[in-house]
Formats: sequence, C-alpha cells, structure tokens
Amino acid sequence: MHLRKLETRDLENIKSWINNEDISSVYTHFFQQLNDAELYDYIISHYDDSDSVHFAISSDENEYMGSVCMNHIFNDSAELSIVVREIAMHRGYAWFGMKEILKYAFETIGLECVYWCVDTSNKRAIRFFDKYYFHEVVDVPDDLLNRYKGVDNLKWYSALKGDDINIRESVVGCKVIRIKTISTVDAGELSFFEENQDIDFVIKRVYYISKVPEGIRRGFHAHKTLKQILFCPYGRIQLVLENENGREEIELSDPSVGVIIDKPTWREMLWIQKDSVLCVAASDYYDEGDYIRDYNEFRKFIHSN
Ligand code: T46
Repeated sequence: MHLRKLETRDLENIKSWINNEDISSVYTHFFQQLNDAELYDYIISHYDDSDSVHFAISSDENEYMGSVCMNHIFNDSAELSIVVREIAMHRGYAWFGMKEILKYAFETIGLECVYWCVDTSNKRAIRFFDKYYFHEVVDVPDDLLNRYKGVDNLKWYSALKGDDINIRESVVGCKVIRIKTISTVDAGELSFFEENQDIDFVIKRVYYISKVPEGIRRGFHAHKTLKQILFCPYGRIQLVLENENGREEIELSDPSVGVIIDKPTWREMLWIQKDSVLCVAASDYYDEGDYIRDYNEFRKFIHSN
C-alpha cells in the first residue's frame, strides 16, 4: 500500500464512501455537498491548495482505498481527516494512512501538532483511534470549535511531533503500554496511570533517575520478584532487556510509553541524551535482597525457575 495523489479515475470509489451512511462522518458532510462536477474539480485542483493536502490511500494494485487529508495547515498545526472504503476496513489501510500522513505532517511539512475530530456516534472510528492510543484533547480552542459551529458531540484527538505511534507490543515478553495521555491545545500533554486499572500491580514505591550525563549506562541487574513500570517523561533512554525470551532493546523517548517488567529480567539502561529522566513505579519497597547483580547468577536463576 502507498499514498499517492488523487486521480480522476478515483471518482466512483470516492463516491462509494460519500454515499455510505455507515461511513458518514463529520468529514463526509463536506463532500456530500458537492455535485459530480464539483467533486471532479476538487480532485484535479486539491493538490495545489496551499493550506491543505489530500492523498489517496492506494492498494499495491493502485486501487483507491480511502483518503487522508491535512486541512487548515497554518502556523505549526493542521487538521487531519481520514476515511477508508468499506472494502478497505480491517485490512490495515486506515492505520497505514494515519502513520503516513503523520509522518508527512511532522517530517515533510514540519508541523508541531495535528488535530482531528470524530462524531461520537461514529463508534467504529472512535474504537480505531482509541485502539492506537491517540490522545484525546479535552481543552479544544475556540478557533477549532468555530469550524464546527452547530455540530455537537465531537471527540477531539491530537498527535504531537515526537509522539511514538509505532510502539511495539512487547520486548522479550515484557508488555509495552501506551500510558493514557490527555493533550491540551498548545499547552502540552498530561499522562497518567492507575494501579489495578492500567497496570495489574499495586504501586508501593516510585523513584526516578535524573541528571545523568550522555553515554552513561546503569542497571546491570535483575529482580527476583519485583514488578515495575519504566517510562521516560523527558529525553531518550535505551533499555536493553534480557530474560528467557532472549535479549532485545527499546528506546524510551515518548512520555506516553511505558514498559512493564513483571518477570525476572536483566536490564541495562543507556542514556542516549543527557539529563533524560527515567521514572519507575514499583510493586514493592526497596529491598537489596531482591536484586541479582551478577550476570552469571541471573542466568542460573532463570534456568532454575
Ligand atoms: C531498576 C532500574 C531501572 C535505594 O536506596 N532505594 C531505591 O528505591 C532504589 C531504586 C535504589 N536505592 C539505592 C540502591 C543503590 O545504592 O540507590 C543506589 C543506586 O541504585 P542502583 O545502582 O540499583 O540504580 P540503577 O539505576 O542501576 O537501577 C535502578 C533500580 O535500582 C532498579 O531496581 O530496575 O533502576
């Protein structure tokens, strides 16, 4: 699959979602107002707009599968819309379109922030955005809301430059989670997790490691029973993990990504960026007796358990 310019031969397929009531969304209302000639004009002229860009999400066979747009590109932000045809659903086209348009927004146009909204009755779209942990915006500024005057029940989302949307599901069997995050327009994000809700252990201790120079390595130990969630609210830290599933690494740089280590796992942390902060919430009080600080002893421990 790939993104490409819209072509006039896409017209009929575009009309297939415009006229599909199930797909109908805030975004489709704009197109529903266009007659065939206007739609045709839109297809051939959209690409030259200075404040918007519209790509076709295309199959490998070059068949139009959906659209992804960036509208109201102004200052450092823009508004995103995405729609896929019924036959493209559950086949990865929507996720591909989101990843590519966000890459385009942040890397090619150099935006800082992208917003979009969904009609709350559009349960399928909301399931999709929530599944990928896109951040909900609660404090939507008036200029965005003004564009939707008279349209009620909208759920707003945003993606900020630097958000890691390609997170893996696990590292050597340790779960990588999206920490719930709420964006405030032009005022950053707030992330939170709750014991027994987002992580399945009780938090007895929180600690953080700061003021570490670049290139420094810490860790080099495992825990026998302790469970922890590790996250990096600022900077870039490489985490190397090893257990009976092998040895893998993951870079922590997005404050809304955490790794849950809930089994005996050797860990090493490398400070890629000076002053990065590593935060940890742990299931128990500090107990030096729970550490295995000798690598050979750790290997023996995981083989005998
Ligand atoms: C871990 C990684 C990610 C305490 O007194 N209380 C505490 O709660 C902790 C965490 C440490 N300490 C003492 C123990 C050592 O004398 O602080 C000193 C430095 O600890 P350590 O060398 O273990 O630090 P790191 O960065 O190698 O490892 C830490 C945690 O100890 C460990 O549990 O999983 O971060």
